[in-house]
Amino acid sequence: MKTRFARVAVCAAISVGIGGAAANATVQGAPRYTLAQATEKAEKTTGQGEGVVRAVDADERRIMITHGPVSGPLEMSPMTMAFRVAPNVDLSSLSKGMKIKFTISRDTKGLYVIEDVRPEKP
Ligand SMILES: [Cu+2]
Repeated sequence: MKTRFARVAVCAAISVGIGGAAANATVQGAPRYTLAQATEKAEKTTGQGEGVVRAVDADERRIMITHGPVSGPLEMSPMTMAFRVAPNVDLSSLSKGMKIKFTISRDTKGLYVIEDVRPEKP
């Protein structure tokens, strides 16, 4: 009787230990996720511009654009530059010499990314 009681007590202690560890993992994971989302929202600003496509690099997912002034929360002076292009943008619809309107953002590392491209209708 005595031995059996002892075993039950040990099992109960292990259960509590495992339950406690799982609860801790959940609590630790949740705030980290929320913080990452909040940081991204706070730092992701966008701007609108127009320009002409100078080159399309589908392999590197970059395009070179000569653009006018970019306005919005995110601003940029007119220039010719290369942009990284977001995964949702269809690069096959773009070609050299095409006039476009575009939306850019700056990611948390300070790099500019084209989020959206609309060919300008003639
Ligand atoms: Cu620029």
